[in-house]
Amino acid sequence: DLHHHHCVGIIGAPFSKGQKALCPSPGCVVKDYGNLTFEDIPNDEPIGRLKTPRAVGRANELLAGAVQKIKSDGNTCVMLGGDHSLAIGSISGHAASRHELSVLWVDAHADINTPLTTPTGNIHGQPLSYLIHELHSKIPIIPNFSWLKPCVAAKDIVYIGLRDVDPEEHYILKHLGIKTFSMTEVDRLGIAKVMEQTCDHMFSKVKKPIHLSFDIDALDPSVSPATGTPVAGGLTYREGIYITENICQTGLLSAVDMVEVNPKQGKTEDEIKSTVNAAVDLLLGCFGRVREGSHEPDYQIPNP
Ligand code: B3U
Ligand code: MN
Ligand code: MN
Repeated sequence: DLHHHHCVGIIGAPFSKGQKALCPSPGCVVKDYGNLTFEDIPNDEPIGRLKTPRAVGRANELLAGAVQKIKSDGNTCVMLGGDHSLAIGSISGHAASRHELSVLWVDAHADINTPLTTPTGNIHGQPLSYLIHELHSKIPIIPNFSWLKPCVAAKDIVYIGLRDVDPEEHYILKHLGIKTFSMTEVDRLGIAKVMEQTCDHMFSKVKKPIHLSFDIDALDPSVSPATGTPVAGGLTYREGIYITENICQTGLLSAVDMVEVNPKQGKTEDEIKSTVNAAVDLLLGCFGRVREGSHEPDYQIPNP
């Protein structure tokens, strides 16, 4: 059944300074909020290891405002990135309009380095550390980030698809007791059990709105090669679609990020097509497309 009662607001965030168009058309109303424009910030020198911190801070401040507006208009929000540093603004803006959120982070990477643990300085490997209450004291003051307040509890985060986690990140995940389904658990349990346990964890007390942050590199590079940091051994197309169908069925999906889709990283036209198709199909799964097919409730077989 398609979610006719939901309106979807789409915001494009073509921003890629935190790392080294598509449109769903299911049975819901889609409002295009356009693309954000990010001004260039000159003299954005690194701070410690952090690369282009001022540009990332400013871009996320803008995005947070846009997402908050889409949510206050009563829509489910779709943010099309751009790199995963944009989850800072997307989740902040979402949290500003809701009391508490559950975050489902589907990614090959944990993206939970702090500015002091990052091995690369890329902020797309760090967004969760800025957002989690429990890590607040570990985040230094960074220019253009003063608007940001942590807004997610460690217990409200679930990861699926991990297979490239830095040692410091692994410590943080264990230390905070964050629920993770790495590719090992996907292999052991199968995706159906992973989703059952994901929902059990997210709904253990109250049913909070869900923020799905989907990094396309969670999928195997054979499916979605056009991304900045592909990692072998990822989710199949079917496992990815199963995740989105399942989250749609909860009725609690409130915002989606689709990030790290980067046509410039495709080596051929086919690589780009495959990656973008996967992203579109994942979004359609989020908004009610089911593989068994569907029909209008008042459909009648035509009489000859
Ligand atoms: N953990 C590494 C690598 C990385 C994270 N996210 C992506 N790559 N895409 C880092 O840079 O923090
Ligand atoms: Mn990511
Ligand atoms: Mn990733």
